[in-house]
Amino acid sequence: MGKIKTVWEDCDILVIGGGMAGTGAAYEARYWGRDMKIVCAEKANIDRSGAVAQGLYAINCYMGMQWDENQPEDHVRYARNDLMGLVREDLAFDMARHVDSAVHKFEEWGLPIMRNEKTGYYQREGKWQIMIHGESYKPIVAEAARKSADKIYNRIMVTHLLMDESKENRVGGAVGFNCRTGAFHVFRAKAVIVAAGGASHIFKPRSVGEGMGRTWYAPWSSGSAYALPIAVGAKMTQMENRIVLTRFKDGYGPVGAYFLHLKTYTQNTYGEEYESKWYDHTKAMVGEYIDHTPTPTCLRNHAFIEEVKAGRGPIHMVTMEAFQDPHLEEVGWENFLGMTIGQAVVWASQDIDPKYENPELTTSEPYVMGSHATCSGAWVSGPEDISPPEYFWGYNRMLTVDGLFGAGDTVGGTAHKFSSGSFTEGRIAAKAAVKYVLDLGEEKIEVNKKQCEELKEIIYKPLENYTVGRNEITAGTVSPSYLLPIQGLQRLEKIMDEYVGGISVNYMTNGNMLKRGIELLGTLQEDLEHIGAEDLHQLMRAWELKHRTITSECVAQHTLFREETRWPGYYYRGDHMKLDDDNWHCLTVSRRDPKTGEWTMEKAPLYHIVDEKEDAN
Ligand code: SFD
Ligand code: AMP
Repeated sequence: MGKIKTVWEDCDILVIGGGMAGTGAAYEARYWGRDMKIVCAEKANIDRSGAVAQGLYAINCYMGMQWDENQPEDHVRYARNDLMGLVREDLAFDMARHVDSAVHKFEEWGLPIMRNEKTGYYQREGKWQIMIHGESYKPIVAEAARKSADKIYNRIMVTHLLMDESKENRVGGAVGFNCRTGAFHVFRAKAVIVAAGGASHIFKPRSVGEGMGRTWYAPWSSGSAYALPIAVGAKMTQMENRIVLTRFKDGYGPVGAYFLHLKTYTQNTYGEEYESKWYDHTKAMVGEYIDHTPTPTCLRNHAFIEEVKAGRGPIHMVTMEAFQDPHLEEVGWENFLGMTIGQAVVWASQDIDPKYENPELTTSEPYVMGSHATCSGAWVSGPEDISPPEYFWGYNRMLTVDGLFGAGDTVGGTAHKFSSGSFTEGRIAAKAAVKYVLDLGEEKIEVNKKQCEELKEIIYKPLENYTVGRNEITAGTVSPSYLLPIQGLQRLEKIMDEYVGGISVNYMTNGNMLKRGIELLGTLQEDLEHIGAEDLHQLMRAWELKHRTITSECVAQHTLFREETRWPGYYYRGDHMKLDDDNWHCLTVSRRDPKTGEWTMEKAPLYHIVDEKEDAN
């Protein structure tokens, strides 16, 4: 341990993760906190990190208020409808009222946004989505963050939050290690903004073996956004609301541009439309929610899953009609070349030309995130002008730990933020964090060396486990005394898949399965004390796995708590197969006791702040 160098950094605001939300936070923190010291710690390199690393072809959240296209209230109605009634409307409204200005910044900074030739407005893909030439989306927002922060630390995997020793339940910074040099990094900060993205590889993916790195959400999204706050006792919400995505088979190519812009549609293996066939069946489960427009994402999945279970798969996307138009054909391919190159490569390698053949779709394994058609994440305070008392405790986007803020996938309750809304939420959180630091005044945060030294021991232990245990075996990777990160990951994915509603059980679970899953996650946690890392890269993998595991526990606890099937098509509680508005028209909130590891669950009230009146499609 003595050989490992320690790098100390004291700052006012620490941003963990320089993805969409983190870059937004760094940018805005500088605007309000001109003289403050603002630091960002990023696991990869912010120029190409996070879910937008490959680029995007659309910005999925833009109101278009300048042209009176949509208003923030419309977006709240849309997100609420899509999430079967359950969103934090205060947070949703707050994001929606600010998102357009973030998009205008992107354009100013050089992001090419397509224009409609007739109107001059941004080219719409759908009601909420606008089309971009977005291969360089991430470097563009990263540049704004680089110019704003005092320092960006790339290649730092943040593993733990630090707590203030002078005041209960107040954050004091974070620690981690440099994945290249191995140095131990201590960031003491007055405020911390967690913007570390969502979680893939929680559930066993459809692509395994040689295809394992292919997932829809970024494979490096490792649940740190949840694990870091959970470990210090912050409350989480809607963690049961994992998302399943309809995607092109094997490459996980997104379908939005195809459905909305190319107007392609789906059919079963007999060339039949199938969604309407499942209407009565779905109505019996969820009641009038099936009559809403647009059909909620989970219910569209539900019809797909049922049709495949009935033996009429595979489901195809009918591309052969649209692709006869050379312009639409170009859009279809460019959409993937600019966002999910793997899908274009899969088609090429499997001799699929969507002009002459309708490609297969599939439903993905579940992901945990807070920015797509799903809203898992931290339980945060809302804005003071609109949040009811239960949703407001002083600073916008502050978690239930003082000085700890969140944005993007980190924050629960605000679905349909996507890239632009996540960046916007980063800005909102940073503005509040600056206010928090100003309000602290001369008050000092106390983080002593002992706390840091103890964490240092814990962080590097997997390297030691490996070095010691390696001598017990002469060849191979199976050791009696340590578990490798890949072995632990596959064990985690299997538990979550089989017991918590993954692909191999058609997203089905029940109370007893969840209880068993939670037991198995408990023994996995114990075994992770013996994880072995052969180098710094594997040390990062070890910590990613630990973060994924604690996130998974939270998902399982929430799924057990909510005794209904709220989102058929995302997951099913076989022992409670119906949506139950009488008992569950509420948000779920969890807290893990940092000392005992015990979870407590509660229901939080759901406030409808925006009225119902207009059609929200
Ligand atoms: O078509 C640590 N997304 C889409 N958004 C859109 O607006 N349009 C689209 O077209 C979108 N589509 C899409 C999208 C994502 C992906 C992967 C595909 C397609 C293939 C969603 C957005 O990308 C998403 O909403 C935002 O990126 C979320 O922002 P944020 O900031 O919450 O997460 P991030 O960008 O992944 O950044 C997280 C950062 O944290 C780092 N990190 N750093 C230090 N220590 C740790 N322990 C860390 N753990 C993580 C990460 O490296 C990263 O930089 S479509 O499908 O809908
Ligand atoms: P996706 O490509 O599936 O991630 O979706 C991109 C955007 O299009 C998101 O805002 C989705 O909610 C929306 N979307 C995708 N498919 C449909 C559909 N069939 N009907 C309405 N909206 C859709």
